[in-house]
Formats: sequence, structure tokens, C-alpha cells
Amino acid sequence: MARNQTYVGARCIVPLLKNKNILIVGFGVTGVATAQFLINRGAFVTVADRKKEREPGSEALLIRDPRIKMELGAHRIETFEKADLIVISPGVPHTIEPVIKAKEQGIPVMGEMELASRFITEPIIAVTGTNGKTTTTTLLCKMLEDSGLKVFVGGNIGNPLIAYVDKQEKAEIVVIEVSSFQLDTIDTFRANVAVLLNITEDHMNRYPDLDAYAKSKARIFENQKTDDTAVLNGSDPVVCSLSKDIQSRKVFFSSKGKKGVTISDGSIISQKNISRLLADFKLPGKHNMENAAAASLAALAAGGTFEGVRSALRKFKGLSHRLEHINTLNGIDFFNDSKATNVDSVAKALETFEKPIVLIMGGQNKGSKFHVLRNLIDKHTKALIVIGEAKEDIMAEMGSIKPVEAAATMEDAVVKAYHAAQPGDIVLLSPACASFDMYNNYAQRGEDFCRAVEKQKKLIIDN
Ligand code: UMA
Repeated sequence: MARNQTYVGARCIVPLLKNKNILIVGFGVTGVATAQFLINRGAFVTVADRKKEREPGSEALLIRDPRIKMELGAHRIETFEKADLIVISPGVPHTIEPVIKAKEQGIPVMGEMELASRFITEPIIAVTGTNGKTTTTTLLCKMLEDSGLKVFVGGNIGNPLIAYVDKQEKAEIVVIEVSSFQLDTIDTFRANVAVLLNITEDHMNRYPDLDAYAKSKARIFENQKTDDTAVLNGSDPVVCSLSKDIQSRKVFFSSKGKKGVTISDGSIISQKNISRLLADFKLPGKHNMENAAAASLAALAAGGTFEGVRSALRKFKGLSHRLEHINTLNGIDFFNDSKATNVDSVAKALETFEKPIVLIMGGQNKGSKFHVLRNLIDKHTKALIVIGEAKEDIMAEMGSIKPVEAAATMEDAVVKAYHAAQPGDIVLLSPACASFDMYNNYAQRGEDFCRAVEKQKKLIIDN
């Protein structure tokens, strides 16, 4: 049988998997879920991970099924070249040498999201953008649920799309948060409604430049048909420049003018009604208003009701680690914005507040240009506390405009920030960096911040 023999399934081309030698690259959450899916279809699975240690969650699967082979440590080109199909996890660049070599041999390579989408017949609503993806995806899901629809939510938000395929209980709509990494490895993936929130510089350690990153994001529209919908941020110049090639119905929202959010096309909802809906949304910041507008348009395009959208907008309190108010100590408000892992999200956080800010920044540098924050830091902050690997870079960039102090740990950073602030000020953790130099993820970093604030509170009470 030919290596990539296929048949036409309900949605599109479904690869034959039974008795095939399939290589999964990366054994994180995605690798584990993909291995489970492939085993259920009778494939022989090899999982390659450049790490030497196994993920704790993978043990149960490995013990249960002897058809899974592990190859830990460096990637071996021979293993890649022997596979009938290679499925790569989002964190694995599609440009690594063994993947390129395998493609040259004619071996099909796809990402987990591409594979999963070929087995899904329900409508797919996909959300991408540099910032606001998780908030918009969550809000959109709640809007559809409040409209009485059964929804699966997954993707970059945390649970891989492939986990949905074998679920007993089927949803009426599949809502996914999609990253550029996932879009790098699509081929036939089609979103019935696709949302592009914004594009600013991020992941510059994976892409050669902003243009390459933006093109990857725009692939969310690649396979849309004329009866699909594209929801686009009309206030974002990069999004606007990419929109020319989109084939589907385009609906723009814009927060540029003084009238709040405006929309370009009344076929989903009238301007008057979108304004009525957004009046019920209480999260701070223009960026949150854009997220709410995008979610509302996508929900309505996907069959949500006006009442369902309105109910979700009214109830939504925001997500953890995103401009989350933690506590007030002696008149100083502490905000956890640990999810701000790029300069643009820090810019949005700074613009949200009018009070003086003591900003805790730093972590693992993703190739960010911190200098773009200079004007906003000058305008909104009174001092900076820097942490992690990027602290010297930030200090070099901001030391001439504001007092900058380095901290060894998060606890040290919170103590220093507290002492640099006065009643009426804000202490904001908004790192502009990844967390991996000090933590497993941004959530762990945010929790450490909250713990340190709690400790500072006890110290104040005890004294
Ligand atoms: N690895 C290799 N070879 C490589 C690179 C990595 O073997 O060349 C291995 C690593 O050693 C590791 C494994 O790959 O063991 C990790 O794979 P992964 O990074 O794809 O991680 P998963 O646990 O599968 O999580 C992925 C997404 N991670 C990334 O995109 C980096 C998760 O997004 C997503 O929630 C999950 O799939 C489910 O879909 C996280 C993320 O940080 C939240 N996303 C980025 C972002 O939001 O900015 C894009």
C-alpha cells in the first residue's frame, strides 16, 4: 500500500492509520493525546522527544500499550525517514532538520490540529491572534453555551483538539484557540468561522521576522470557503494588510474611533445592537473591548443568539493571570498579568491604568524588542523591578528613564515593589517574557506572585 494512501471522509481527506508506522514528535500534552488517538486506530506508534526524561502523564499510556515505542534524547533522522506519517506537536518547529529530510523523502508531515480536523464533522470556530486568544475563546464558548448549544473547547487553550475526536459525547460546535505554531503545520484545516484578533511581534526566536509570523497567522483563513466567515480587527494595521487575500465573508470590528467599537458589516448584527451588547461588558481596557466584539461577532456568525451573547458578556469576570486584581495592601493595588509574555500585552496593560505603576518585568527573553515600551514605561510607571534571564537586557533599555532594581526571586521582587510604591499606586506583574527560566509555565509564575503578595500581607499584619 502506498505510504500516504487516503480516502475521502466526511470533512476531507482522512489518512489511513491502521498498521501504519507513525512517528509523533514531542511527548507533551499533545503527544500523549495523539498517541492515544493513533493506538485506538491500530497504528504502530513511535514517540520521539529530544528530552531525556519522560513526561509524568505519559507513564500510564506507555505501560498500558506495548505498541508505543519511545525514543528519548536527540532526534534520529533514520527514525523520521522510516515513518509512514509524522505528526508534530506545536512546540516542535516544522523546520528542524529531521522533519525537512523526511519531507524530502516524500513522507507526509502534519500537525496534531490538522490530523484532528480531518476527523471532525462539526462546525469549527477558530480564534487566533498574538494576544487575547484565551479570553476571546473562553468568552465565545460561554456565549454559545448560553445560546443553548453544546460546545467543545480546546486547542492552544490547553486540551488538544485530537482529544475531542474519540469523545463519546459529541458537541454541536467545536471552538478552538489556535497558535501560529499549529497553523504552521496545517494543510486542509478549515474553520467555518475564523477570528484574527491582532498581530504584533512575538515568538521571534521561532520566526525569522514579523512578516513570517504574520503569514503563519493568516493561514487560519487559507481553506475557508465563500460561505465561511472571517472576523477581523480593523484597528490592527497588520491584520488589515493580510485581509486582502481572504475568500470568505469578511467582518471587521474596530476600536479606532471615539464611538467605541464599530463594525464594517451589519449582516451579522447591526451597529446599534453590537453597541448595546458591549455596553454590558465590564472588563477594563480597549483590548478587552476588542476581544468582546470579536467573540460576539463569531458567536452570532456560528448560530449563537443575541440573548446568549448578552448573558455571557454580562457574567464574564475575566481569566486568571490576565490583569487580575489580587489584593490591596496599604492602599497599593496588586495586579497579576503573568500571561503577558510579549511586549504588546505589557503595552496594553500599562495603557489600562491611570494610577502610577511599579512594574515587575522579566523572565526568558523570546527575542523581544523591549525598547518599544520606552514611551509607555516613561508615561505610566514610577519604577521597575526586573527578574529572570532578561533582567540585564531590560535594565540596559530602561535604566536611563526610570529607577530599575533587580530581584533574585519573585518574593524579592514583590517586597521591592511594595517598598517602591505608595498608597494609591499599582504593583503590576506584567513580564513581557516567557516564564520557562524560572517556572514550568506562566500560571505557575502568576501563582508564585500571588503567594508572595499574600506573604507580604501577613508581614504587614504581623508588624
Ligand atoms: N520537543 C522535541 N523536539 C523539539 C522541540 C520540542 O522533542 O524540537 C519536545 C519537548 O522536549 C517537549 C515536547 O516537545 O517534551 C513539548 O511539546 P509542545 O511544546 O508542543 O507542548 P505540549 O505540552 O504538547 O503543548 C502544546 C502547546 N505548546 C506550545 O505550543 C509550545 C500548548 O500551548 C497547548 O496548550 C497544548 O499543545 C495543547 O494544544 C502552550 C503555549 O505556550 C500554552 N502556546 C504558545 C503560546 O500560547 O504563546 C504558542
